[in-house]
Amino acid sequence: MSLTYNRRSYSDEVLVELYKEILYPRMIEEKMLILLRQGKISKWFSGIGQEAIAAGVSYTLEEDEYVLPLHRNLGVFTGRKIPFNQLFAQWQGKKSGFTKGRDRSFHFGTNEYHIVGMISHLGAMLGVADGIALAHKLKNEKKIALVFSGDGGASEGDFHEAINTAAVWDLPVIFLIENNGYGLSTPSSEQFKCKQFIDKAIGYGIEGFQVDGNNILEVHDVLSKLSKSMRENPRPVILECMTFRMRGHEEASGTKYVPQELFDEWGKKDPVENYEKYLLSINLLNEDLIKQIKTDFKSEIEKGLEDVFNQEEITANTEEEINDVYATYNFIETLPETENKSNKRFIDAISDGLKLAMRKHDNLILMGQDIAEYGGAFKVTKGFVEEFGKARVRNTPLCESAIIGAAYGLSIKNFKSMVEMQFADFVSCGFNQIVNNLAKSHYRWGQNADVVVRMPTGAGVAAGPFHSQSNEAWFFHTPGLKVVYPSSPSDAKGLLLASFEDPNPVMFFEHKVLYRSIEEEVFDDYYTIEIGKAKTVKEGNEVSIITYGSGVHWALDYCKNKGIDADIVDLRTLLPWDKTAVLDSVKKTGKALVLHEDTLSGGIGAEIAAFIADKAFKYLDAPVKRVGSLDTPVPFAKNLEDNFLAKNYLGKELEELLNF
Ligand SMILES: Cc1ncc(C[n+]2csc(CCOP(=O)(O)OP(=O)(O)O)c2C)c(N)n1
Repeated sequence: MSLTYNRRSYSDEVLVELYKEILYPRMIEEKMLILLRQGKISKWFSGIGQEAIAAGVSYTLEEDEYVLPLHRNLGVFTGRKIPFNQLFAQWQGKKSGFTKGRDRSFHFGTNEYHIVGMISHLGAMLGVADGIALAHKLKNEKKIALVFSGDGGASEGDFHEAINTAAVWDLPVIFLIENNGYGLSTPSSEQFKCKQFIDKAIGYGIEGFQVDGNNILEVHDVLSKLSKSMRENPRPVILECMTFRMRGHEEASGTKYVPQELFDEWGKKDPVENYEKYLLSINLLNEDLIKQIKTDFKSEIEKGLEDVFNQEEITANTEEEINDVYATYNFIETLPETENKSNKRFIDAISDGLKLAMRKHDNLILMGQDIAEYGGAFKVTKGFVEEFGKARVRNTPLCESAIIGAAYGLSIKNFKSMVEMQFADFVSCGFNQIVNNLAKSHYRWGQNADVVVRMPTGAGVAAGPFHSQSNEAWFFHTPGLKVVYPSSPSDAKGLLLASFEDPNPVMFFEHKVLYRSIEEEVFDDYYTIEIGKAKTVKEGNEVSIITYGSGVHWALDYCKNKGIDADIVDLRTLLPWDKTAVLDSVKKTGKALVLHEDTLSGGIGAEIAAFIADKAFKYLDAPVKRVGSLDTPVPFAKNLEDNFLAKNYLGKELEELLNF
């Protein structure tokens, strides 16, 4: 025996149970390696040698405490008692798996077992754990969340953002680092410079603990002490588990880059063999008992395999595939209770809508930089802290990714949330969370992301390339998101309130130039406007102008000045966009121009123009025109910016179309 076990006050029963907890995943894995060689499964990420960590986690945490494991943590899943056939069905892409064949291996979540599985992007689940822990804290549930990271994954920016946020907000998260010496093939010496990860805890102002990750009793002991204490006194900790990966990153990638001495050294510390020997030495196990336990597990594994191999291969049902992209939601329009109206600027309407949403949904949490006492960069949330308190109106550290991840975590715990980007431009720093976590979650495992990301967007304020971008096309291309982009105060309020009712992730664009430049009479009461429905803002017969945001105002002004009889369609929602409204208009006028502030190439106009050409060709009297801004970054100096903007090109293109 190379490991030393301290049995403390563990009962005989617990000691034997822990043996089963590490043995079962080992046996499953050994079987998978055989199946892989037989060509019966396609890929395997092995956790052999690391079982004590995952098994220790599942055994120690309470059943309803969320664990966010990675690709080598089979023991988390078996420890939570997920039937093997269900796991194997998931790995084999069968319909009865957790993702209906849509995602592979351990990439799934299950609320029944309180596991949120990884996406491929390492680091992406760390912020999600923050959100789950925040929900525990807000509800005073005295629960913790535990999220895994590899030593390689700890180099991702998400690692820093998530731990820093958890530290500042005192969130009960165990950040468990499995330090197994390698990334894919990259050794620790080329991955990080610090001696050990617990040293990083000092920098975050939190505690760090290191444990022999191969010793199940040490892992269990430290986890149980920590979890007990963190439930009472919520705070994050770093738990570094020292271990070693005994096989390749995945089976096909080999282990040539690992020196044999390391295998020899760590082979002696095998977590299963050592523990078995220990239990034999204290007479809690004997050869007969071991045989019995193994026979039981073997038969469970064989039964599961047979069941799944007998299940039919999945067949595609396109309707079901499309339907599962979004969480089902039946919009029911709410009309204002009274006729009371008041003059509101665009920004006032947004602020009013947000306030009414906070009053209606007491599970709605607002997060953003400087949004609390300061009221946000544009003052949308001014006065909110006084009414709703700091728990619900949260200043965040400067970290878009962790906060959007946390928003997703909140939604797993049935909260709604809003994340304010200080400027839409900064969403690039949270892009991964939006397009890979929020957008794909419902399709992958049926978990909706009830999150609204508010995005002050657009140019015309002489703010240069990084405070002026139109980036709606980035999200328009991502199945699973909704993209809303109002152009008037009334629409802004009604659409914002509808966005908070919708359980799906909504990217809500607010044009900065419109904030304080337009105003109108807006209903004072709560009301909603259906997402996905365009509005004809001016009826006409000569030409259809399909546009949104500031384009609506450019088109209205131009047509008014020149007396053009245009039908102007304000899309209001870009994803899903209102194809019927567009077709109806084009069929009426026979000419179409799509206008947007975003740069021309690859802009939303390209999609709409292609759609019109395809579906309404026979109604057209001229080719479909697109007008967008110049294909350059947004320049700073006013003359350059004016020259950049699509507004500058609208007249010429429109006249050309009218004269065609
Ligand atoms: C963001 C991101 N970049 C690259 C990869 C490809 N990749 C998959 S696993 C891996 C190494 C992971 O090493 P570590 O985090 O130490 O975990 P281990 O596999 O050792 O458990 C890499 C580079 C990825 N999955 N995600």
